[in-house]
Amino acid sequence: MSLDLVIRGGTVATAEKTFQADVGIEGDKVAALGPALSGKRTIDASGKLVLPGGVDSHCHIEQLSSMGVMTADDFYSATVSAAYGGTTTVIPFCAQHRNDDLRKVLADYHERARTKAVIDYGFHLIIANPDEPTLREHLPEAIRSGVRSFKIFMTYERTRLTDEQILDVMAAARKHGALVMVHAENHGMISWLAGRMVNQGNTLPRYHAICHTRGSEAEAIQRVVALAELVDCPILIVHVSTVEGIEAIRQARGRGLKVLGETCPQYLFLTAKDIDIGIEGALFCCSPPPRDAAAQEACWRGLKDGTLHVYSSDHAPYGRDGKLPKGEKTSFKEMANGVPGLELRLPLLYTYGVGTQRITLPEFVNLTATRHAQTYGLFPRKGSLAVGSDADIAIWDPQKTLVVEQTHDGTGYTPYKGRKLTGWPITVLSRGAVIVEDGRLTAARGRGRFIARESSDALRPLGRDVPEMAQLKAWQTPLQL
Ligand code: DUC
Ligand code: ZN
Ligand code: ZN
Repeated sequence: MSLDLVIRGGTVATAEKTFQADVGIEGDKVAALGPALSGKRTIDASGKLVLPGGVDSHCHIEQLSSMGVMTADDFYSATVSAAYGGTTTVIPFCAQHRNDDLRKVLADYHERARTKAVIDYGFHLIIANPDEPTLREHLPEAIRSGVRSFKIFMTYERTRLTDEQILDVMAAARKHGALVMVHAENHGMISWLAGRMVNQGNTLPRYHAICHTRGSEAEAIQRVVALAELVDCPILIVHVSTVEGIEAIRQARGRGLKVLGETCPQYLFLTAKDIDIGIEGALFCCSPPPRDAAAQEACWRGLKDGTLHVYSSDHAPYGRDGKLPKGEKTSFKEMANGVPGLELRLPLLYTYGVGTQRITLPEFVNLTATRHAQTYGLFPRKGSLAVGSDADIAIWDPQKTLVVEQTHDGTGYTPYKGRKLTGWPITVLSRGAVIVEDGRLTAARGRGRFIARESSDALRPLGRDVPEMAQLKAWQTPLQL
């Protein structure tokens, strides 16, 4: 077999195992795994790890926030930053706001990505306007086009849905085969507390962390689980941050429900103390906020035992303009929410997870790549290092140590500045092409492709009725979703 490229002498890791093998690439696919392969070109990977490129299934790119602030990253800067961090596929959010026509925002988002992305991408939707045309026509159309997941919000004045609207969206997802991702926080608790805090002149970022209480996350998760159970709709709770929230998911899973969870670097590596540094704490603010050491520990445990299914960045990049629009006078209610994390998601987990033996290398691959691809209908094309998969590969130097200075995204800062991280991707390939080599970007702007996603096991309903639905069926008057 004449291979175009051989990655020789490395240690390959998949979600199942670690083994010595050369990786042979033909065109844009992995064509062989085995000893002593030869090809037209060779990359020497001796002493290095050869891993599937990361799949980041939660990142905000070139997206307007509900407050009208544009992210500091467009598709070029975000995907360049991702590539430097060993991620080769992203699934950002195409956001519908209250008055938007979903078809228009989706067409516009395609156009933005097409000319800039340097790695492959899929889309999720954000649904903030589940009106008749959206639910009946535009959403099914989007799903058929390969956009098989959408996020809904239980908080934020301009994006939150009522329980009835959530049920409408879940029913549509179930009917047409899409996964519902949920931002689960109780809106009333947060806004009631925030209103009082601001009235009392307590406007510093640290009050943001107070207002987004642990209980607000736990209550919203329990409620949305009950809603999902009513219509038998699988859900994924994004950015889970609390001991109580993780416990709520564990209990739902214990009852056999399809409730998946996600956590992010900010809940493993930051705490509310990082926000409590005066006005600059805005740069560490996200929703939900980082908590404390006990919550960090619970997140690690959740990742280890599978209660938390995926580890994503929730890269929500805003520079100082978005974070501090009125400078020192900014109240925590005006700050754009979110922290950057696309580039450091993997190096952080490698250092603090694999490096400390909290997780194994296959678990690392699973949490950063394989599970994302499986859950969101990209597997085995993405998130896998196997014959027939896209040759999206990151070659890691497990010994390389760097102190974090600045990443390649557009925010101008990183919450992880000064961290000493050991284990970095040094060469990154996307569909067989080297896109980062020895710290240099070699990818052409716009080379990334949209990936229409397939249905996946995560989307399949359980086929299990709550007693009331069973009764309706017994009466031969089943609920039409
Ligand atoms: N939710 C996210 O998922 N990202 C940033 C802000 C938010 O509220
Ligand atoms: Zn969210
Ligand atoms: Zn997010």
